[in-house]
Amino acid sequence: MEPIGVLVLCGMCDYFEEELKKKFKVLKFSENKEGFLKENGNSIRGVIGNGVIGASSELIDSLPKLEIVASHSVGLDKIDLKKCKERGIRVTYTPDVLTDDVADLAIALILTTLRKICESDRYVRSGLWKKGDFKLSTKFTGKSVGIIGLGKIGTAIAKRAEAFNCPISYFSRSEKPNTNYKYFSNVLDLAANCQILVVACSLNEGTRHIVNREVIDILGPQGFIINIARGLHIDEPELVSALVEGRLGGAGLDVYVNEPGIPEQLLGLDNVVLVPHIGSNTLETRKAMADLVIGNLEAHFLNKPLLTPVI
Ligand code: 8YV
Repeated sequence: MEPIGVLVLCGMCDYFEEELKKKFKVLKFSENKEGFLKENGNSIRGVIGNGVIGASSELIDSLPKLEIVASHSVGLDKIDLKKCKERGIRVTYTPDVLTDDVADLAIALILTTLRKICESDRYVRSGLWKKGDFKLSTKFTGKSVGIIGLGKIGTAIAKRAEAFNCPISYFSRSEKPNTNYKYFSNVLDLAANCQILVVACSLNEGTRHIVNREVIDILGPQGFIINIARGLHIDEPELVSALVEGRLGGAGLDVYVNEPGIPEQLLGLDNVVLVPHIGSNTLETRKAMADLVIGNLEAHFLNKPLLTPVI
C-alpha cells in the first residue's frame, strides 16, 4: 500500500521526525507553496501543526483529501475548528503530557523575574560584581498569585505556588467546585487582589487581550505578569509601554504576538525575562507529545478510536 502523506507545518525534534517517517510519507512545504500544493495536495491526508502554526482555513481548502489534523500542542487556537467540523476532518491534540513542564516554567519565570536571576547572571559575567553588590530583588515566598484560567495547567501552577506559601486566587468563566482558591468573576478584581498575575487560559475571542491597560495599571509598579499561554492574551504594546515607563514591576514571558518576532523595546529592559516559547520543550515531554501525535494518526488511519480527540 502506498504510504499515507502527512504534511508537517511545524518544527520537529529528531525523535519525532524519525518515528513519523517510519510510518508515514512526511511532507514539508517548499519555498514555492503553490507549486508544492499542486504537486502534493491530492496525496495529503493528514496535517501536523503546533501552537504556533496550524491548519488555517486557506490550507484546509487547498487539501481536498485531508482527513485529520493532529496538533503537536494543547492549544487549538491556530486551527480552523469550524472548517474542520464542516468538512468532517478529525482533530487531535496533546493534552496532559505537557502540563507539568508548562507549570514548572511558570514558576521558573516567576522566580527568575522577581529574583532578577538573568540580570544578576549578566552582572557577574560582565565583571560588574567587583565594583559592588547587585541590587535588591523581590521575594516570591508568600506573594499573592492570581491565575487566569484554572484548567489543568492553571491548577498545576497553583499547586506549585502553594508550596511557596502563596495565597492563590483565580479568574475563570465559572467558579470551580472543590478548590479553596479565591474566585474572582472578572480579571480586574483578580489583578487588584494579587501581586503576580499568571496567564494560563486558552486563547479564544473571549480571552484575547484579557490583560489590557486597565489590568496592567491595577497591578502597578509592584506587580508582575507571567505569560505561558499565548501572546494575544495580552495587549502587547500596552505591556511594553508599562514596562518601559515602570508602571508595571516586571514580566516573565514565554509567548508573544508575532513569534519568533518580539517587540524590539523588550530587548533593552532588565525588568523582563524573555524565553522562546519553551513551555513544553523538554526531551521527555516532546517525546510524549510526538508519541501522541503519531498514535492519533495511526489510530485514525486504522479506523480505531482516537487517543486524544478534539472533534
Ligand atoms: C508547544 C504549545 O511548544 O501546547 C501548546 O499549545 O504552545 C506548546 O506546547 C508548541 O505547540 C510547539 O510544538
